[in-house]
Amino acid sequence: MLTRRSALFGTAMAALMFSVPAFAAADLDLPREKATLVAPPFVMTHEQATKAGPKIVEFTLTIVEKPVVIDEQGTTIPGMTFDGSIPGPMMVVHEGDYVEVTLVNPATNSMMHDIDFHAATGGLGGAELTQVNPGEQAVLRFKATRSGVFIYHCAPGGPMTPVHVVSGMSGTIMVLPRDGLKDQNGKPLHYDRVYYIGESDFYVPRDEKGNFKSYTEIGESMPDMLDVMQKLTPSHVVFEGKVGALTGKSALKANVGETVLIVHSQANRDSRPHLIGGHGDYVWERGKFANPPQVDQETWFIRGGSAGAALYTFRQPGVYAYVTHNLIEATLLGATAHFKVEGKWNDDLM
Ligand SMILES: [Cu+2]
Repeated sequence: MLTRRSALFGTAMAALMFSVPAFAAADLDLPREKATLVAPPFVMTHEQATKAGPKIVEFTLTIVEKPVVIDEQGTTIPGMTFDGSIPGPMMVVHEGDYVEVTLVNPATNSMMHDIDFHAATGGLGGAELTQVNPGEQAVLRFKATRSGVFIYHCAPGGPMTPVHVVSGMSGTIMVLPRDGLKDQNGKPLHYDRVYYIGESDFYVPRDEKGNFKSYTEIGESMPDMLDVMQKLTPSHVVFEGKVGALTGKSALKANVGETVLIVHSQANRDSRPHLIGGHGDYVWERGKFANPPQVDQETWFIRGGSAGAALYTFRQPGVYAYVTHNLIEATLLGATAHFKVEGKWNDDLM
């Protein structure tokens, strides 16, 4: 279901132009809740399980086109983002809830955008229904019928779809089972913390000397960037939009004994997360919670165009690197995060 309001044409004209069924707030007699999104690696406040019935959860995603620095040398891309972060914020609902998203494309932007939800059922995941030019906004509502972590991304069509995705426009929605996560025997699982790690591949053109070129305008970078993209060899593979975004002072935190849910998304390319010195106690490699998790995992696989989830209880203090175990990508291209874990050392384990 959809409504659209256009700053360009005014509401009356928009109603004529887009003759979609009237969007009556009363058509679903369900409670409504406004979600407050937060920038990754953090995740909006949510309940891990609920006894309440389904509701309509309202989200607003604002598209922000802005220059984004993606490495420590200051290489700048003309970023396109949901809510200003790469990846976009993680949305959380429960299975059976209705997701109602207002997608805002401010008049200050220059491009048309939309959103394709892999969690949604219906043509193009809502992308066609949410096409918004600068100065427009659209409201899309879909029912979250399957549990799991799912990608959302911009999909304006043709080569613009990968251009927008590799410029930053993807994120994840987590649809939790109403009674929460469960192990392979159906026993409830809980987490003390949840982190959302969004992996991106960037394709930055180089100058005659081999140095990365910086751009602020997408129109300016696109022809060169398409050349790099066609070689399928990214210049950067990073977490949270930048080399080093989750290392050093920005390392993810946890304590010994805490259970951490790590959600990992990759909208465009395959990845192989590995926690150096730890494991995946429970891993939903394909990210879909109706399937039993695999236990005691070493390295798991995130297919391009999907998100996966891993649950791990830290047992030892220290700094744990979380990498894609293509070690070239982890060390030379940027795909490394750190978990800084505090607590008491266990001599028995090491
Ligand atoms: Cu877009």
